Amino acid sequence: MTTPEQIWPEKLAQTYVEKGYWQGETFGQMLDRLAQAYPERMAVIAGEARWSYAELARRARIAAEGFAELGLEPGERVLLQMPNRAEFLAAAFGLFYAGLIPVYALPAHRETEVLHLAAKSGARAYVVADRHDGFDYLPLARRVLAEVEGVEHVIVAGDPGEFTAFDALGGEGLSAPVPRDPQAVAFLQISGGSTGLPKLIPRTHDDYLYSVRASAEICGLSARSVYLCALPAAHNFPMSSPGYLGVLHVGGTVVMSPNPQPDIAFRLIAEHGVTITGLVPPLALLWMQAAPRSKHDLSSLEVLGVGGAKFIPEAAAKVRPVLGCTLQQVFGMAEGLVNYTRLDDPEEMIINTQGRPISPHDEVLVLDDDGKPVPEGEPGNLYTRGPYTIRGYHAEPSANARSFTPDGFYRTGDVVRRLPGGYLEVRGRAGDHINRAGEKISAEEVEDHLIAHEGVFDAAVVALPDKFLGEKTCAFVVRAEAGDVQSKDLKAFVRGRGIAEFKVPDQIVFVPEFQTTAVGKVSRKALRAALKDNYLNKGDAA
Ligand code: AMP
Ligand code: DBH
Repeated sequence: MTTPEQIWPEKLAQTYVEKGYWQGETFGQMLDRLAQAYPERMAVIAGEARWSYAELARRARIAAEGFAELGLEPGERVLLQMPNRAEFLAAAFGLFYAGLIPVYALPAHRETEVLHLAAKSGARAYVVADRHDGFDYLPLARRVLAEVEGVEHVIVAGDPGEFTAFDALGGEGLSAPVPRDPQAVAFLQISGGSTGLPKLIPRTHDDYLYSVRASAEICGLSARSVYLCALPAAHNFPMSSPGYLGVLHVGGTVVMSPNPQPDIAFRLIAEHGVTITGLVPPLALLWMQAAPRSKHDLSSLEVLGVGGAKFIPEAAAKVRPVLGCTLQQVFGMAEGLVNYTRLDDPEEMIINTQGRPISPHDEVLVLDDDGKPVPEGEPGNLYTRGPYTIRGYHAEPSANARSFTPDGFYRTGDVVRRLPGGYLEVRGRAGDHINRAGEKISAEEVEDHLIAHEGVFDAAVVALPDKFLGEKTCAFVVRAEAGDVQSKDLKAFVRGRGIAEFKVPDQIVFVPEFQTTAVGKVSRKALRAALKDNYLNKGDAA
């Protein structure tokens, strides 16, 4: 199993160190520093849990010792799938402290994704919660243990069944973090990806913590900041843009919300004086609908970050009048580059753009399809490299050849316009993936699941515009000869294949055949585009 690595050319790495972007601190050292600087301050509020920084560190050290006692060795990978509860932070920091490499699965992932992530990362253990959102993770854990070679341990927060209880890990706790090279990989983040299953994104201590520090500053965080973690904590946005790491970095407080629904989130905002949070656009819309009728006092909220998908200007303009806080648009990617509108930008910029990069050393190119720069203000393909943008995915040689240029630029797949001052406006995507409320779905992956049904001859999945979700998935399906498979059967079938619920097609349209050109087969890309155009132009009702 190849060890995950992430390597920048030596000269650039040197520049990033000299400029002070890479400061040589590991996550384990960061936790120690925080616990020494702010021992008594409240770090985490989650359900009944109230953990000071000293307490968070104590719990993480105990978990770290437990991991070591199980025989897990520094540099090994551990799949972490945990909803927003206090143990998420104890487990993640425990892994860092032990020199282990967390692999962040989303709570919505099911066996298809989880088995893939465990195998692909070469995980040796699976740390998971017992239940969340009505789903029991123990049967999934049994499959991971039985089917993924290399996985030897399952550790469960909550009722552990036959497995090791997270709360039973460790003794006194490790006394110091296991030393790691700060330029080595700290964790594997997950990409929504445009082809196939999620890819693994190796992020180093140095590169990631730079983005965390810089984000904390751009988002105006201080020790009095209270961050509501409303999106799943494993996602890159609530992790570091500025996320719970940004807030911990400055000694503020993280409030974990089990889900982002207004009834729960608003109560937490009022109760704990939340000052900042981050949401995807559909949730921001939902909050704006619910806020005027809410009995909860939301006046502590100062900044609402919105990102993950395009926030349209009409909705963006309502944030301040309805929620009484400053909107910050966040256009980021787990691969690296993050753009923010600045808090003191003119309202017009905040409403109409997705911000500008974090770093003066973020290199941004906007190129036409032939690879030539487009004039400022014209749409083009976004390419980037810089001090916190990866140079390659883990163990994906062919995807890497497609997704990175020979000189190390990441092809984001996004179509943007660059405006004066380096601000970007996201116009859309070049690739075939669906951005459903910030969840990225690969058309190809869903097609593969549909085609596995015996009643399906062929399938093509496209994004359709949706007022609420931004985009929804529509599958065009050609039935197998003499078959009579129905929409609900196919949805149940796909769901039964054990994939995240958000990937189940929202809509299925049966068509007699897929048009092919005179030459024979068309590319899937062209086919998807033609089906979508045809469908939208006919104005078919949903
Ligand atoms: P991932 O690579 O899976 O982390 O997803 C990152 C992608 O999400 C970006 O490349 C964009 O396509 C999309 N995205 C993130 N934030 C925004 C935003 N504020 N506006 C439009 N698209 C966004
Ligand atoms: O969608 C994303 O991946 C995303 C959005 C906002 C992200 O990774 C981020 C901010 O850091």
